[in-house]
Amino acid sequence: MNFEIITNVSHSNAHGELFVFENLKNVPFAIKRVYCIKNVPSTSIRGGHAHTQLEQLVICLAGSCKFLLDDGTTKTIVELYSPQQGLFIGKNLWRDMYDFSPDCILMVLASDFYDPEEYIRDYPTFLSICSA
Ligand code: T46
Repeated sequence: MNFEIITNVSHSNAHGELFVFENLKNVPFAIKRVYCIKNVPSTSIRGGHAHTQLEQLVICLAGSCKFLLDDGTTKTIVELYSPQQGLFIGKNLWRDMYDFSPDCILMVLASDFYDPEEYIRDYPTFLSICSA
């Protein structure tokens, strides 16, 4: 499945924690956009889509949440709970995000600018793309 947990981003010591994400180094694409998600009600489910071209790296700066990733054949649940790791989500992966803790803050690094036309929000269409 086209996802990866990026680790070894932490440079922490007695004076605090520092996390590094660098273009084309531990981030496997050139970053064009950064956005954040917070204040998500615990009962909310976000996502519900896939991207044909966009690649993203999700970092959970505070709190926790879960990602259900689906490549049309296999489903995997990834829990994010620390900025010590990033979740790389490649192309053609359906994602649902849920179980947000009240303090959850996600930072997302994206490989391209926002384009609502590039989203696949219809699950049967997603499955037909996967099987093509
Ligand atoms: C993804 C997951 C992890 C913008 O205007 N610009 C942006 O760059 C983004 C990301 C969103 N928006 C607007 C579009 C909607 O009116 O913000 C609103 C909420 O977006 P959306 O419902 O797509 O949010 P999520 O949390 O379901 O999905 C987001 C990203 O859109 C998506 O690419 O993979 O986070």
